[in-house]
Amino acid sequence: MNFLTSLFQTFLLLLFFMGCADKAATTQTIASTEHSGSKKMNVLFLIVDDWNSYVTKGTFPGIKTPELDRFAETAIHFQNAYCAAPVCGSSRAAVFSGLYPHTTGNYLNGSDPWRQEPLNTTETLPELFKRSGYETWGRGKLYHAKLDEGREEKNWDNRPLYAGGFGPFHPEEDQMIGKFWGYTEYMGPDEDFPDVKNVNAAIEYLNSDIDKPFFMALGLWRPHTPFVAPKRFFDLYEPEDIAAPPPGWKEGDLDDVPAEGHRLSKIWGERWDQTGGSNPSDWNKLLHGFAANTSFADWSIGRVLEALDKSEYADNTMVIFFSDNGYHMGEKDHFEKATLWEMSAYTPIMIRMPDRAHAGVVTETPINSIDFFPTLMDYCGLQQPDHNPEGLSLRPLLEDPLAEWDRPSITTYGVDIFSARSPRYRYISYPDGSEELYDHANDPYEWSNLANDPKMELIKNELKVWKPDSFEASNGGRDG
Ligand SMILES: [Ca+2]
Ligand SMILES: [Ca+2]
Repeated sequence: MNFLTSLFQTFLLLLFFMGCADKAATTQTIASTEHSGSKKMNVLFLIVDDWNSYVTKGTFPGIKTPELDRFAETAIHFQNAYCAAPVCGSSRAAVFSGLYPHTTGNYLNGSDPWRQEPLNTTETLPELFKRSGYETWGRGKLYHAKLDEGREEKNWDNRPLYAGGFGPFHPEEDQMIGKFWGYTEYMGPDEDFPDVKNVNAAIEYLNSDIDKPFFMALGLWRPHTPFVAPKRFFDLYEPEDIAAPPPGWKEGDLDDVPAEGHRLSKIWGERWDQTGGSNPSDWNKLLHGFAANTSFADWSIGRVLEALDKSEYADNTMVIFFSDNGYHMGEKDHFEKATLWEMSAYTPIMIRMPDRAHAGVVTETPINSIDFFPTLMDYCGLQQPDHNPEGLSLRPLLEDPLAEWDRPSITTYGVDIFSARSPRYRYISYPDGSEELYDHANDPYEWSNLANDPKMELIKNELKVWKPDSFEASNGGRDG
C-alpha cells in the first residue's frame, strides 16, 4: 500500500468512525459498571436457527415472544448484529472457529468444513474452554456439520451428545413443497421435538452441582422449517394478525438489484413462485407457521432461562443469545436466507452480563457473531489458541454500549460476494463489480438501491475499504 492510499484510507476510516459515534444511539442512559470478584464466569450460549428481524426489532408486532422480551430487559440488545455468513453451517463455523469465511473458504452449506483444512486443525471455542479449565456442555444444533471421528467427544464433556434434528416433518397432506415446506399444527407430545428433549437436559444440567466453571451451548432447531410446532403455538394467532404481505415486501423491489442479487433470490425460487406472491393463501399460512415456530422457540428459551435464574449459577453466568442467520419471509421475492440483504445477514444478539450491567439497553452499533470468540477469550481468561481469532472483543461495548466502534459488520457469501453494514448503511458488492447501497435511516427494508447515485460515492468508499484484500477459494458446498 503506498502512502497516499494509506492516507486516503485513514481519512475514510476517520469519517466512518465519526459516523459511528454519531449514530450509535442507545435508548437508555448508560451508567458505568465495574465487574468485581475473581470467580470465573460461566457462559450460556443460546443459539436459535433462522430468526427473523421483525421479531426482535418489533416491526411485525403480531409475533409473540414474551420470554425473549423479558430476557431483553435484563440484557444488552444489539439491534444491528450480523452473521459472518448467511447460512447455518458457515455462520456456525465462523462462530466456533473465530475465523471468517474469506479466511477458511467455508462460504456455503454442505461443504463438510470441519473435516477440511484449515478447520480440521483449528481449535474450536469449546475445545479452548476445556483446555482453559472449563467444563463444556453441548446439545442440539451446534455445528450443523460433521466433525472428524472422536472430535465431538473432545469438544463436549456431557454424555450423551444428543443432537436431534429438524423433525417432526410435515406429513404428506400438509406439504406445500417437500417435507420441509408446509404448515402443520402438531397434536403429538412435546417430547417428539428434539428441542424439548435438549431443553429438558439443559434444565437437568443447570440443576446439578457443577464443580468447575462451565461453557454451555444449547442449539435449538426452531424456528427453522419445517413449520411444525405444537398446536397451542398456532393457536396464539388469529390468521389476520399475521397476514401477507409482510411489512418489508414491495412489489418490483428487485428491479434495481444487480443480476447476482437476482441469482441469490432465486436459490429456492420454486418456494416463491409456488407459495409466495402467486399464492397469498399459502403465503399467509407460511407466515403463521413461522410465527408459531418462533413462539415455540421462545417458550424453549424461557424454560432454559428460568432454570438458570433459579439455579446457583444465576449471578455468575454470562448469557449470549443469537441466531446463526436471519430470514426472509417473502421480501425481495425470496424465502429463507442465503442473500446479503438485511433480512438474511441479520442475527439478534442479546448479551446478559452476570451483574446485569446496562440491562435493557438497545444499541445500534453494528457487531458480528464472529466477535464472540475473542470476547469470551477476554472475559473468561482463556488460553491463546494456535490460530489468531478474527473479530474483536466486545468488552468495550459491554462495559459502555455508547463506546465508539470504528468497524462495520462484514458478511460474505462466496468469493468477492461481500457486504458491510455500518450503523446507517448497507453496502454490497458482487464479483462482476455491481453494487448495492441502502440507507437504513430512511429505508429499513432496503427498497432503494442508491449505489449509482454520485452523491453516495463517499459513503460507498467508506464501506468498500473493509472488503478483504483476498478471499480464500471456496471449499465447496451448495448454494442455499
Ligand atoms: Ca440457520
Ligand atoms: Ca429495490
